[in-house]
Amino acid sequence: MNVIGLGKAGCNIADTFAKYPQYNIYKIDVGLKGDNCYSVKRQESPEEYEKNTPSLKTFFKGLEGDTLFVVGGSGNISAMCLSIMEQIREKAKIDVLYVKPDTFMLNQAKTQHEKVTYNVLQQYARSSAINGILMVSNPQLENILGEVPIIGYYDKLNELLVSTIHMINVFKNSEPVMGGLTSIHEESTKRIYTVGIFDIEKSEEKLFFPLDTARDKGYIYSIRKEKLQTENDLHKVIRSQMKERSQDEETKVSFGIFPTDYDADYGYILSYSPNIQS
Ligand SMILES: Nc1nc2c(ncn2[C@@H]2O[C@H](COP(=O)(O)OP(=O)(O)OP(=O)(O)O)[C@@H](O)[C@H]2O)c(=O)[nH]1
Ligand SMILES: [Mg+2]
Repeated sequence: MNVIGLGKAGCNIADTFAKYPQYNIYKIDVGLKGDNCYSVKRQESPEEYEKNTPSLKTFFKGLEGDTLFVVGGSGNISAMCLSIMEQIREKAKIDVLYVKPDTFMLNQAKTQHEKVTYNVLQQYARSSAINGILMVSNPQLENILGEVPIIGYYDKLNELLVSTIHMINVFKNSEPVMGGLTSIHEESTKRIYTVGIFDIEKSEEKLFFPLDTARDKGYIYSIRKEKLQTENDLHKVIRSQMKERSQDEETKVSFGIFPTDYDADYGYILSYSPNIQS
């Protein structure tokens, strides 16, 4: 899978993906140096960035297939995202990873710019101009982590975000011992989505974005092999957790149980909505 980072947030998150061998990383920002980096000239405003989007034909020469395009909504440089995606649309299947900043911390111009980006990218997903938009909110990530010190703040957020997305990608490509994640294999109209972690013991969901009107939810149970072999009431527990979540007729629920060699059990969630989020 390709990961393209645009701007500071995008590039930091792309760097966090670089720890895993499964991803080809591309970074675009002002003042970058190094392999697979494209340095853009600094501009004064989102409008200027948009107008001055470079041709990235050579930069993206080898790129094809599944691509995660990571962008922080309030950054001025994010205004380049549509014209960049336009240049790779034919050869890449693009999902945007949209990082919604803490809007309380933004000035008026940035708030306004973020709002536009947030809406336009969701409309792109809805109209299938891109494959989908994975929404995450920084304040939400912070809540899940509990207290986070200022130094290393984004590193902590990025670590939680990227390790979760990575594990979900791994399970999407593995066979469950029971169940199946119908939601992620189907072509659907539910292109606005988020991910999260699921505390199996407490049956507690921690989504990375407060998604309105979830219509399709997939639960990944990553369980120690040994436990799958020996624990007798696990099936009952999972069944009752899934039953509880299937009460709402409008929401389709699926789950997969996956054996792992880790020393603890983990749960992950995918949640899809057909609607543009306000
Ligand atoms: N999750 C996460 N969020 C970040 C990170 N870095 C910045 N952000 C957030 O992303 C938003 C966009 O800021 P930047 O990424 O610095 O902006 P930019 O994309 O470089 O755009 P410019 O305004 O042109 O510099 C900010 O409001 C931050 O809240 C990061 O590493 N991780
Ligand atoms: Mg920047």
